[in-house]
Amino acid sequence: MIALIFFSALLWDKAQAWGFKDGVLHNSIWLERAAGVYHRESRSGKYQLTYAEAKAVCEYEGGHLATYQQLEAARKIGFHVCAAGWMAKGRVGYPIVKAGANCGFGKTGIVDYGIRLNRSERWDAYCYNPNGKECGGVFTDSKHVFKSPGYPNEYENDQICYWHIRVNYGQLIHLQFLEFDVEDDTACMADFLEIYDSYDDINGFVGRFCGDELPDDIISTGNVMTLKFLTDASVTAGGFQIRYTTMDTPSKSSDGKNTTSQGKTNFLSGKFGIM
Ligand SMILES: *[C@@H]1O[C@H](CO)[C@@H](O)[C@H](O)[C@H]1NC(C)=O
Ligand SMILES: *[C@@H]1O[C@H](CO)[C@@H](O)[C@H](O)[C@H]1NC(C)=O
Ligand SMILES: [Ca+2]
Repeated sequence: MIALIFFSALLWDKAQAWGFKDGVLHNSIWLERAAGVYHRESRSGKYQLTYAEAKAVCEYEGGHLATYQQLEAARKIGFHVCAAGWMAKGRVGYPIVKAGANCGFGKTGIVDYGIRLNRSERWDAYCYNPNGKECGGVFTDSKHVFKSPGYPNEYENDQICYWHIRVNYGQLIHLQFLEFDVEDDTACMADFLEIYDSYDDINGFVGRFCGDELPDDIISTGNVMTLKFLTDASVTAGGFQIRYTTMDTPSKSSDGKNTTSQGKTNFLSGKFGIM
């Protein structure tokens, strides 16, 4: 039964921006963050949120739409996003740090589209939440160790973190679990770490993990991966540390591992092996 529910959630790829579907939380995609400001894009892609939806996305996570001043404060410490999003009071704009021909009309500063009279227009969202746990991130370096929020302390309740890894085109990502302790339950419905062999949490599902057994290493099939960590309202645990390194495409490697069926293998070796 649980497996069936889970499967239907997987097939639910015409996703709305955020919310619960069959008991599984689907969130908009976390992108960049600075000074308490972060950019969110709808799960269904760029420029899909109305003003009301953008507001709801931020408030759902305990924050609110960023003001122009908050976005500017973040921009001053390097927050650069090439996508227009809703701000407080129905304003739309985006923060540009480096002038570029393709973004921001060659200027730096907040590119300001002003206060929109039509709140049904669809843009991304800029949220502000100074109390939000530093959680998730975008990594482009060739190796990195990342940890559950607060590690080595226990993670907290009600967390949603996304880590996006994007390495050079032509390289693969090798994930290695160094420590792993996430509230255990039979179907990993309470707290879990999900791994996707893609740059979102819709495509390329690899596995969902909980408990205190170290998952096997995972090797991507391309140069991007997404990890999603979700915790519910009670019971925490030690959390995790995960290292990734990059490797060349398998044709060059001689370790004998065939990664072409990686996704499937790990799906079966994950907690949903019972399927
Ligand atoms: C408001 O924007 C939406 C989405 O772009 C559009 O469909 C609608 O026609 C606009 N309404 C008005 C009154 O311009
Ligand atoms: C990997 O396995 C697939 C299917 O079993 C096979 O078609 C492919 O040639 C294998 N690749 C390598 C590099 O061994
Ligand atoms: Ca929990």
